[in-house]
Amino acid sequence: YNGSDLWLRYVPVDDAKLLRDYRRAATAVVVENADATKVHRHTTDLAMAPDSSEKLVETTLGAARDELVRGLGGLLGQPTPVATVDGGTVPDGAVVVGTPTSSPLVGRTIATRDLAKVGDEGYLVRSVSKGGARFTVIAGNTDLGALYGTFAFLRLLQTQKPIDHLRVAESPKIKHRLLNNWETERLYAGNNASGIGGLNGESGAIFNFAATGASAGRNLPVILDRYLVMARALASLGINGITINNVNADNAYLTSTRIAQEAALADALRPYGIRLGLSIRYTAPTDSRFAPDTLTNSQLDPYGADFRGWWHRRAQQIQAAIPDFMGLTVKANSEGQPGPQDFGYDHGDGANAIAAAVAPLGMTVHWRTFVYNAEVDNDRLKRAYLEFGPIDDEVQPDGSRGRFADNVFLQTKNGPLDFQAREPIHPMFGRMENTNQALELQITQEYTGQNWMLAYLGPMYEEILKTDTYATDANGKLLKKRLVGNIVDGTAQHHPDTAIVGVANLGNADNLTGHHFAQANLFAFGRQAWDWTLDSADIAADWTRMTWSNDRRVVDTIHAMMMGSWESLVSYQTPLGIGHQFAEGVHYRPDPADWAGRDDWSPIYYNKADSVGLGFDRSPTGSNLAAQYFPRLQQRYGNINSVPENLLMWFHHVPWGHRMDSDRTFWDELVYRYQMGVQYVTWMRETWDRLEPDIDARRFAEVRAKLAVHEADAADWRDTSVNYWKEFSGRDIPVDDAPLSATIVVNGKRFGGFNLSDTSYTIPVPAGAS
Ligand code: BDP
Repeated sequence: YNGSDLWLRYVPVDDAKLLRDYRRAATAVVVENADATKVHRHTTDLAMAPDSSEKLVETTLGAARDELVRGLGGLLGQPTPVATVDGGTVPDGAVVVGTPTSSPLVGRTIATRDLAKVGDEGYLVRSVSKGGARFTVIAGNTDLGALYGTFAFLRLLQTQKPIDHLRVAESPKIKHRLLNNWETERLYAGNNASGIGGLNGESGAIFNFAATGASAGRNLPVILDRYLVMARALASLGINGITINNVNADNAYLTSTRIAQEAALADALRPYGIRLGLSIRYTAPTDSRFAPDTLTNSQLDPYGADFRGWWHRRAQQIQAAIPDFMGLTVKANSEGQPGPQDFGYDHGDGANAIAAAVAPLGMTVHWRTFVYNAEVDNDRLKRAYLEFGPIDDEVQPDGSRGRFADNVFLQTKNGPLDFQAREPIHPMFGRMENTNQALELQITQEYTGQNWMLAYLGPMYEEILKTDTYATDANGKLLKKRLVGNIVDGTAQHHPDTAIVGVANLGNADNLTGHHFAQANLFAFGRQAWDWTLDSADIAADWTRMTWSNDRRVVDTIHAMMMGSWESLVSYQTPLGIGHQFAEGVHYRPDPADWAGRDDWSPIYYNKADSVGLGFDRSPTGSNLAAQYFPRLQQRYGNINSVPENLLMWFHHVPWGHRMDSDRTFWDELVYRYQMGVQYVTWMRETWDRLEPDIDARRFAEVRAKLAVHEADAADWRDTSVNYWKEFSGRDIPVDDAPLSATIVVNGKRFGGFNLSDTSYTIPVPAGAS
């Protein structure tokens, strides 16, 4: 088995008693009027791949029906028939799916007021007894809600939960749950992934616009099975939109040929409730590929009719082909991308211009805040807030505050630097109260081990979402709801429109994500985007059961490996708050001694190693990034004695002899962390080996091979880093006689329980050193 079903693996339930119960409780599938409401299809015939085993569906309820037939058929090890309710008799054990509109039966069994509470995308799953029959009803207010409920129901069976007394009510906390698929950049999931840091480019991309099938005179992308597997998998999580191209956008995605292809893709994804978006380049109107409709530089004035008219026309053209197109994502004045500042305007002017052009079409603009113009401040981490904060604060002619338009989302990475394995939260969370803000998280493991390292990021997302911003109101009073999750879901500052974005890891690898365990990060992101209050440990358990096995020993073992894996990565890569120690460009290997041609890309700028200590002083004695946070965090982070140790070097230049909570010196603790991180990987490798009898051969071997590389590369991080720091500290490597701690604490809970027998650690002297 190659992993290509992701977590939608419907293997027979191996517990005999449970299987009997399930077979009794799920005997038939009833989806009334499943084919009635066809979703809009722009293209008349989509070009399916010739050897396709997936099937295109035309309705959302049809997708629900097919999923139940497939899922129950697999899980129960017997075909589950599709039944009708002619004459009103519901078969005993029926699984009924629909909305009060699509299904009279749902209308009769579910009270409207109960359903009203779950909103547009929510669902109810209920066990019902009526007229001598017991059956299950999966109900939504919309077809999509009913589809989401269907996947939730199947998840119960996949994770071997009881299904006979169900009373589930669910609705998403965040409205737009999106992926950005950078597609060709930072993609570690291509079939041709050869070496470390494999940036697969076009050949690894999941959406292959080069593979076209001629149909009705148009070039359509061949709809490949993996698009539909992806669509089902995303719908199973409730992800409702995907921006398909890289933020360093290629204008090709806006050309007529490509729009026709995108429309075909949108058609295939639409039944699953997945809408399409595009990343664009601010200066696209000047691209000669749009001739004769091109502008000159002087027509790019964001307040001028030319610029707005161009974007309006382009958006109209897209909408004609993709009626539910979401909108545009913009990376402007960032890492060489053009933007309004090149023409004398600011981010507010630029964002609002495009927003105004697309607003009449009901589209949004996601304007990214990943900017770090060196002229703004010496500390890269302070720059974004310095640029965006004043625009959010600006008093408008009507007396209101904030200049960004209502259909603009400022899309902000979780931390102020760039997707490092652990960062403090971005100071903008809570500070942009007059603007819609979207949280951007990275799923693709650019800085977290790419497709070589096993790192489960659920705990990282959880740590971010549950961090207290200590945000206050205008009078300085602490808000009641003020975790990052509350800011993002709009409850903290009463934002009705809300969004979360995951930079995705989908490529054309057989398992779609490169590393089998990278699938877990997409799964966790999706579950947390739906409900950010979920526990990442529970999510890991569900994923393990759905993806690998329900065998208790396998579940416990894989779960333990996953739960400590992120903290271990932080420990051997960037412990105690040191950031960005990567070799230039590739972002996989360490190179702490590097100056990468400009300060804010350089390990030495971030580590500030010297004979006194290590770390970047961002306290009041340094750059004072701390002051960008709300007062409580400002005090906590600004003081070396109160900053959480895992963020220490983000805010302080820490003296080598500084006393840590463990009573070790900072130097000893630092070395200890590197070593602990590596030893955890050793433990994972050994532990995985013991699972060989319980795991299918191909996946077992692939993970095993990756863990061997992982272990060697983790050791390289430790040795390269400690060796280099030693030149500055002048201290010896501590040899600790006591066994290293066997426990890793994740979000306040203890995980791991691995035995570290070998506590000695000798740093190899690098080749060529005297
Ligand atoms: C950095 C990536 C780069 C992206 C950039 C971004 O290295 O490939 O283009 O983020 O978010 O992490 O714009």
